[in-house]
Amino acid sequence: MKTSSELSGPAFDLKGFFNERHALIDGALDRLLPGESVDPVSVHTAIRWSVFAGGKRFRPILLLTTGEAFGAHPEKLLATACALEMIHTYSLIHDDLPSMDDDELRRGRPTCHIRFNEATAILAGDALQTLAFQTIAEESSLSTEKRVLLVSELCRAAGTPLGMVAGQAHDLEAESRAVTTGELEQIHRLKTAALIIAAARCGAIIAGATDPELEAVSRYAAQLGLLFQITDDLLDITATVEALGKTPGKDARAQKATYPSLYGIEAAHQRADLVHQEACAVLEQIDTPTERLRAIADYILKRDA
Ligand code: GRG
Repeated sequence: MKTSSELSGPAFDLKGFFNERHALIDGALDRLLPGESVDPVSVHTAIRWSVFAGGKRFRPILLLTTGEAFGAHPEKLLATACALEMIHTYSLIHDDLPSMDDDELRRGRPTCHIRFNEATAILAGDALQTLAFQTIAEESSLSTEKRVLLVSELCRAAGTPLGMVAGQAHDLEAESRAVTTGELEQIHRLKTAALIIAAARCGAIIAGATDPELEAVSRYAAQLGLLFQITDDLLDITATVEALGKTPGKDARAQKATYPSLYGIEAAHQRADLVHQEACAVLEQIDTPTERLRAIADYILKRDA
């Protein structure tokens, strides 16, 4: 049952909650990642350069929020949340490489290959990915069975044929030709939404959610992932380099298919509103306090970075 404060209580302070969880995640990442003085110094310095460059920590915060909604203590969720951020950061480092998106700015700083060099950036990404799975495999507060489930979940979401690597491959291949709205949605389902769905599911799995609950969480997070991508496309047009911490306008310059380029800006906003409503409608079907998950959907709809 939803609590009475869920139904009628004061508005939830999402910013305060985000800041608190952000600090918790950064503290844990600092403990989990090798120090800069550990050999090979170049790789560990590059890892920390990219991880602590000031990302929003959206995926690990979503994992914590979903897990807590189903009754798990943050301490039990933290290692997996950090693993997810490691995978996300590896994907950003590799996405920025000259052979992929060829970007010079990320999270308000020179990208990893610009600050160090290409080989170091590739190795930093590779190492972040293996550190992520090592972190989960060695998390002693979780049962062996749960650790295996979580590793499987993240491998599917980050890999191929139904995860982020597949989405990135489809995206690169689509750069040289016209893309339908259906294809665009499929690319983003894999490239962006898969990891966001995994974040919510991993939190729910750690908390011991039932299969129907997991299914509802997946539907909510699938809409959230789509919403995240639509707002990302819109921000590429409307936001400043200072707000984004990366170069805006790249999609248009690369003549990339995006929600605004295929639907138009106004229709992309309408699509975002609809997807947001669908995410919130799923939450109504979940019989546990979901106020914070709703606040996250509101934040993604209105975000300016
Ligand atoms: C290299 C296998 C591989 C995949 C790359 C992450 C990615 C896939 C591409 C980045 C391109 C992009 C803009 C994707 C859209 C959604 C996205 C991942 C945005 C960046 O995530 P944020 O906004 O970044 O959460 P911060 O820095 O806040 O963590």
